[in-house]
Amino acid sequence: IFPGDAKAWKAAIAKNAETLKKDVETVEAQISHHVHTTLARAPFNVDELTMYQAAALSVRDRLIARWNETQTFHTQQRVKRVYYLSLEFLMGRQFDNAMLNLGVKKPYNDGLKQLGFNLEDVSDSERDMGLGNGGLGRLAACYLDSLATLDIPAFGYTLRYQQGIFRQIINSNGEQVEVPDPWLENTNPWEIPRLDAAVEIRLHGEATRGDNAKGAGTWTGGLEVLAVPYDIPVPGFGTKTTNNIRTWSARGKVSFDLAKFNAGDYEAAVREAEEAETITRVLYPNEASLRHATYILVQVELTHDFEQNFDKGKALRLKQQYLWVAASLHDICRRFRKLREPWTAFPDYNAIQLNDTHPTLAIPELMRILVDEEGQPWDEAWDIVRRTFGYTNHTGAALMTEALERWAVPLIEWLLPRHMQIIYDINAFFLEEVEKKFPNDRARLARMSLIEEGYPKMVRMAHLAVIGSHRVNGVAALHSRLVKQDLFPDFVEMFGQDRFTNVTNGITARRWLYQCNPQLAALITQALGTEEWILDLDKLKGLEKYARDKKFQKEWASIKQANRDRLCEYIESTTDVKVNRKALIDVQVKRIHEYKRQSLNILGVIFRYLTLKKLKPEERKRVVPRLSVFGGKAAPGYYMANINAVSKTINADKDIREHLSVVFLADYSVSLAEIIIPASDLSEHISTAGTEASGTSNMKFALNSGLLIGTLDGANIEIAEAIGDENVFFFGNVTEDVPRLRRAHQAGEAQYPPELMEVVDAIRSGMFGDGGVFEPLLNTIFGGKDYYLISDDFTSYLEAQRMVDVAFVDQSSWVEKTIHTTARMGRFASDRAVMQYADEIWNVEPVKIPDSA
Ligand code: KOT
Repeated sequence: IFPGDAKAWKAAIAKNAETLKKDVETVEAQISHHVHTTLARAPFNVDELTMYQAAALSVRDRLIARWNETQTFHTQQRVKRVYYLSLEFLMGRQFDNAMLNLGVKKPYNDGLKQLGFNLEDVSDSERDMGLGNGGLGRLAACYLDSLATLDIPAFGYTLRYQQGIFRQIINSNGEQVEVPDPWLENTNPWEIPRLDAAVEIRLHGEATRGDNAKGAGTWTGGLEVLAVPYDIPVPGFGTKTTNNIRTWSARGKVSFDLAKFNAGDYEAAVREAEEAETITRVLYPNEASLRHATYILVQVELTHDFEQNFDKGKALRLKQQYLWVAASLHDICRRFRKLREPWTAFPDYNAIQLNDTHPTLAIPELMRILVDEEGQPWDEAWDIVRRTFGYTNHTGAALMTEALERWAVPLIEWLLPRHMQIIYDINAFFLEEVEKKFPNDRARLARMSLIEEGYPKMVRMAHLAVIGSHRVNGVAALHSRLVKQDLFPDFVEMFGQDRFTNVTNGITARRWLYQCNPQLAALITQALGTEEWILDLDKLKGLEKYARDKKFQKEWASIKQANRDRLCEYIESTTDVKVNRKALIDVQVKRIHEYKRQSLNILGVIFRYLTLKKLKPEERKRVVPRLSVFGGKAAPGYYMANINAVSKTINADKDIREHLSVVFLADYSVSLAEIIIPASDLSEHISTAGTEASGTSNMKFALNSGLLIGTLDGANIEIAEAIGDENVFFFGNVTEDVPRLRRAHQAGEAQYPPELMEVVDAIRSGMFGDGGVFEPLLNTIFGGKDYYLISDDFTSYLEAQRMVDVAFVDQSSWVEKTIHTTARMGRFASDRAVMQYADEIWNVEPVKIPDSA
């Protein structure tokens, strides 16, 4: 297998393996190697950023060695792989995580110290890999960590956006300003460019159908662009398995068109290349922003068009989805062809998971490959497709069918003419089946069709994802029930209950406890006498027996205080707010969205302020002091609950300062979450019942010994089941009551509670500056509808907050609750979730990479 002299190869490999040893001297040597050669610097000319890059590159060397062994072994063993298709991977930073998973943090810490640098400062040079918006993207990152840790052969596939989620700045008016995030500016040491493995992707062009109804068609002409892969190794914790995230970057196929250049038309020569590169220039900051084309930094040039007047932002998003899906499937099929198995065996080697509907074009694309390129009969191809795909739905927001992804038929016809034909054919054969099962039910056919009638006609991507997959899952028990009941009831009738299932989300304790809360992790390890909990989170149960142990409580509480102090220092160094270090830290950090009800929280803060104002100074001293922390990005152009106006007044009030302060932390990110979450005493998960699919930060806060205040929504319900109702502050109406309450508002029969009216009067009096800035918010509540039921839940929210105050006064019992909370969170490990996917959806087995590999 070696070219040339096998002995020389083996000796070279053995010698090189010495560079991977984990002792401090080797680590120092490798860092200095990268300083001197890769980065071409002399030691006197080295700053923290350089040191970070050199250290990261040396960690990358270790990752690549394992990555190579893993990929080679998987290929040799012809294993079944999982492909997780997600338009977002919100990875955050890699350096600390990689060192911990590889078990080399100590020698890097010591090595850097000897070389004159502090590991934490060096680590701070790393930029977050912000290739995601929020929950959906972070979930993908947690799942990749678990897949590697569990030794499950897996690839993540996504796009390599040059600009990730925007950086958020808060201006002097308290408004969000979006700034681009050039995260690749200092180069990215975690990726391996594979410039030689680019894939050609066709757009536009002409399509023909086959001679018979299910025959092979063709697709020619149009524009070809390149998708270039960049690989990011994903190490498992305490195992050799190192999986891969393959990110695709769009390039022009001919970056330099000689004919046009010679004609003097330089601009035309580069235009096509630029159009192609635009495809992966920026991450969409969410679905809503598609309606605000303003965010698109670089407008697409729509060549190949004939009087096209689609929204350019929408066209670009569809191009993103297709380039990503087509390049990924090309890759998967190339790997499969090498096995020389019949195509009917494809699902035995490949499980492809669709993270929401964004990658649904993979279904017609695989049909096209099988039928048009590989000559497979249509019915066999459809069977292969269905056995390959699984679809995860993440749509919360009251599960409105309007929230589901749809694409205009003319847009698909223009960009992907052959796919549109295939979708029509899939639909025709599907509706035949529906007709067979439910004869003469035209309304049902219209409801279930992949095509929604109208001007223009629209393709319902969720319907395509459901019929093209063997399993559809929701992400929390309540949500999965609503997916069946409200979203796809016709499909449940058609395919049966078993096609629809639940996999409650999970989080990786490697990042969300071991890495972000090292002191608590150390105390847990000490108490349990082992680190096994890191791989088997149910082992946290062993903490239960210390819940009432005074000495343990004291250590537990002092770690929380240290984490609080750290957050307070962060707040004081980044804002002009002075905070009371003894205050209960009450946190709401997540995307800013109406359904998540940051507004309920801020109206509650105002009520607390008014209550404090009415008290005498000595009475105030008896009230639990609070620090309210907010953070999160809003969709560009989206109205933001006016948290900053409220905080300005309250923080400036000398009488109140010690008892209540309010801060909005700008630019919430994975890295900021790693500081905020360990410091929280209480966190808010207060969406209108039935609107939050799951939530995952609720799990992170609870794991880090923070208590939750929340509604009976998403995973809150299961968390309370696990940790005990007595440890969660629940309030608000339940999902079943939401439609009735909404009708009452529409009929003008709703009652507004006096506490809410008191708050509104204060706002309108100008207490928080120009009351006008609150009018949009007040209008959503009083302008008739109160769609998210702020007024209906307000009183019980205040009551739950009073219970929090009462509970916090008895510190010993509070700490006991927080110990129980952490101890009972095992079930929310992403390891559990991923094993469930592996067993119930993917049918894949762990594959241990042998030491001798
Ligand atoms: C985005 C676009 C279309 C449909 C759904 C989404 C979506 C859903 N983006 N993020 N989510 C969140 O996903 C998380 C992981 O499952 C959930 O915990 C959270 O409740 C969703 O809002």
